[in-house]
Amino acid sequence: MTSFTDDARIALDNLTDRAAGLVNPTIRLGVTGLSRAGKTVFISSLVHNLLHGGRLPLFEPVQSGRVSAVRLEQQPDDGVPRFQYEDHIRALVKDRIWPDSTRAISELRLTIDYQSASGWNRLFSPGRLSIDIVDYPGEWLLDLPLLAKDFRTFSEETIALARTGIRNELAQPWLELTGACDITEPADEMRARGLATAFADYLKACKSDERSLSTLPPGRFLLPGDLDGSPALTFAPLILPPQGRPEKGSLWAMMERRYEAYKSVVVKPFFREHFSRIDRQIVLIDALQAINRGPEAVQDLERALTDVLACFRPGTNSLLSSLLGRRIDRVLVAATKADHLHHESHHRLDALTRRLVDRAIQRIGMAGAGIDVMALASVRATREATVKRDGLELPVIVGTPIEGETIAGETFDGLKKTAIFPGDLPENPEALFASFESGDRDVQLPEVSVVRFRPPALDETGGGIKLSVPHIRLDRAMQFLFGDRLA
Ligand SMILES: Nc1nc2c(ncn2[C@@H]2O[C@H](COP(=O)(O)OP(=O)(O)OP(=O)(O)O)[C@@H](O)[C@H]2O)c(=O)[nH]1
Ligand SMILES: [Mg+2]
Repeated sequence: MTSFTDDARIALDNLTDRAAGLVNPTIRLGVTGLSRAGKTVFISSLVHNLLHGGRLPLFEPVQSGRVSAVRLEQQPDDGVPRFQYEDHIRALVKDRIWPDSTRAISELRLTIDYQSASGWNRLFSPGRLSIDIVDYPGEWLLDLPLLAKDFRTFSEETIALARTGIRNELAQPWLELTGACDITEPADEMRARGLATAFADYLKACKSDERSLSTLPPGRFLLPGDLDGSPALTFAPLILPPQGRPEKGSLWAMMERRYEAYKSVVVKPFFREHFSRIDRQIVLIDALQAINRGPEAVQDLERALTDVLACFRPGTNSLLSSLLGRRIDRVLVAATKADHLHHESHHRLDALTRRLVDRAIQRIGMAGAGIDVMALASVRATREATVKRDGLELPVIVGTPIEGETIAGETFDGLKKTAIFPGDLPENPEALFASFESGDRDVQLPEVSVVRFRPPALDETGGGIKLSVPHIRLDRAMQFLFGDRLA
């Protein structure tokens, strides 16, 4: 999967990390999810709640009063952009707008001073733990499996999938173009660009809001960053003959070389410098969005989740796993934005997410140990209430829709509050999945509210100090992700 020198470097980096960790205990917490899943909001709220003494009853170290100080410190990696916590929190708390999309990797170090719970450890100086939070796009994770695939396999799999379901329609222009091209013709830059653009357009169409299909590799085709236009990003899968090797100088040879370049320029450095150093991981998914978009989006999310979790499975490749070891020992899959539902439905969102994860775990033959699942809201933008209608008490959620949001013909100005009936998920997720499997494309999915609310106005204490950001179960996530390291 990686070359020997890569492996040696990873081993060395890991050793250096561990040696540094002996002096100052540190864990690296990876936060990932496909774009718009809620990574930036999750990290901002987690840090804000720790810094400002948020309500965290399920986070034991804070609940039992053992945390004495929390502060932000300089991050260890000078080459990685800092997670701009202050900007994001200003947007959320002061301006009450959602932070901008981030689209690349960033890092933030949070240091916690605490009293150990065990008398024995208390004998040695007070405890200190640094948490290096690393925010990176889930699309980059989906690229990792490419390391084990040659150009032929990549082409075959990508084209086969592009011919299924709704993708077939979206992929038509690209499939026609690639079907008509002669892969033995001499390599030509314009031809390569035409194919790459058509292929990228197909991937973008899948990702668009109405479709919400989870992205497929190569991830950088959607988030090119500073590699935009480089040869490593100017390739596309090809329809290949069942056997044979490309002729030197042919279009086929060129595309194959560029695919390999993509792996060595984009995928390997990410693996080596970031992924291989993570200790704990949270994967955020927007399950409600997928449910809203229909069965294909849900199945697609399941496929993406399977690929993502496969990255965390130890033991697929002996060399790799011996280096990576048990390094990532806890993975949390969290369905975000639970504040779109009434609390009675939270456990249903839990169950549905668990079901998605269980199937993924089963498919890749991975032990479920070290994996947890929950529904949460990093920022709770709504509160619950009941309204009377026809003598019945009905649960509603109340919030301020963002400016320009239209509900039942009324366009909101970003100031007015409104109550809406939240979505309702089925008690038993099995029914939902059974209807997917029947192959029936017209199955009725539960109605879930899609209203976008503004972040909440925070309560103030007497002294005019704003309290911390309200959330749902963020404390439970913290407990799972690093509570044990503060024991
Ligand atoms: N109501 C509610 N909305 C949320 C919550 N978390 C995220 N959102 C919404 O989801 C959007 C995306 O959240 P981000 O945190 O920016 O997502 P991201 O994963 O960092 O996205 P990229 O940076 O584009 O990859 C936000 O603009 C909010 O509209 C939440 O806890 N509650
Ligand atoms: Mg972000």
